[in-house]
Amino acid sequence: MAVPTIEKMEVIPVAGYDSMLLNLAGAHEPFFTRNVVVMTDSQGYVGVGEVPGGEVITKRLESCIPLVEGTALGQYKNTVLACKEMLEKQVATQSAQSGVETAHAQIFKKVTNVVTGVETPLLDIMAKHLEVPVAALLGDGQVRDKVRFLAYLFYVGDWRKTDLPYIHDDDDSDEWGRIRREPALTPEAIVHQAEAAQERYGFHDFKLKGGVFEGKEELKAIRALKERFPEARINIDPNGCWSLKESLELCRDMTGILTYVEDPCGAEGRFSGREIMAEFHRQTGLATATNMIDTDWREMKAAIRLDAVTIPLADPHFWTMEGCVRVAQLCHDMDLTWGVHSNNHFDISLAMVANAAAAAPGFVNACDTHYIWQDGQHLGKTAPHFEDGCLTVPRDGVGLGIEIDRTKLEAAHKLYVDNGCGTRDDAKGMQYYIPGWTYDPHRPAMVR
Ligand code: GKR
Ligand code: MG
Repeated sequence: MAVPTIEKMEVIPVAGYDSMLLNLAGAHEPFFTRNVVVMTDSQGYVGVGEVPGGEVITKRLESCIPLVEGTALGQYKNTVLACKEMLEKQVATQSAQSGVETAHAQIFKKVTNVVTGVETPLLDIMAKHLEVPVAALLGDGQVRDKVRFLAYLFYVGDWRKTDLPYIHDDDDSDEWGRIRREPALTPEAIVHQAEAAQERYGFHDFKLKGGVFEGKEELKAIRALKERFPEARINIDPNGCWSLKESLELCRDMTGILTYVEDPCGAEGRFSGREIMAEFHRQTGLATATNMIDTDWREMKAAIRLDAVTIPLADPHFWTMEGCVRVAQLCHDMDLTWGVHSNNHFDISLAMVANAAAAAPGFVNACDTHYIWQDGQHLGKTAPHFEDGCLTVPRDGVGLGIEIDRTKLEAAHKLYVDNGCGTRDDAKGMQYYIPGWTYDPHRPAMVR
């Protein structure tokens, strides 16, 4: 039989509905966006991948098509390498942008997001030919089949105060379905979210997205969560907006309540984010997680030297699938523990994370996922199923475990086109709450 070659690579920008989730950068818009890549080989095998949305990534992915189509499947690593080299040259010639950028804007610029968009469908097709899960092709192979996820809790704004087309009343099947589009601005509302999410998905771990209210207010919600779920592992992530002084004041007596803290503080004056986080870690003894200051190998080297980060959140979208498992292996050998960062996503990204985590050796922190806010909008033929807070990657499964539903994919693309979607802009929704609101990396969104 002839060696399979990649005949077609399609890049499809898509959108899905979101709640008015609040964070340091403002309020999520009614639609989140992603780029889906579909590859088809000469034997009719189909592979998929999903990466962050926005036109820059769409265009970069499209520029990879000539380097992918016509290549032999067995050469997939060389294909990925060729795309990476071409993209790095492309980026080097683009002029640097100025101005204050949100953390996610910086992350979305990474070339690795695009490389992952090429790598993942190739791995998916390869795994389908070999009749193994993608996890079996990563690192030293599959090490677990149950992958633990956390309940990612958010303060939610009141969509009624806007004239934006936020989705609502879309799921009456249980309490989580009923409350996830509704305002949640108090510790009680956050605990209620946690209860409803646990009821539906079985989570044992909780993360609260901070950077919305004053730190001491947000820690009231954390204490309330711990009181309600004494056994739970709990984390807060204000995206680096507290000063070191404030972080120390807030977190010094949080041992036993917070299991780890994600990006409490960042660069200050003459000191880098890694130096400041190292001070925080030394002075509090608390484990530190990040998706902001340890996002590539060079940053990782500096973070390890300083002992700034104990939990690198190695999102496959900005580390690649292979790369994030390599981070997990390093964590395992170097007394760190691995975790995964997320952004709004469909089920393809969820399967990518589950497969990477299934190949991550040693202790793994519950993976972040925004999927609970998107649940019901899957692009595969079947919906992902959480049990006891976990997804299963069956050892006898094939590929990512996603069979793409072309009708759903087309509808998600239409949603993107019809609503003129593009790159994420959290400032817009926020301006309904606070006229003229602009992003400030050092001030929580609601504090102006
Ligand atoms: O979805 O608002 C959000 C998050 O703030 C996201 O943009 C972050 O990248 O979840 C992420 C994080 O852990 O910082
Ligand atoms: Mg984070």
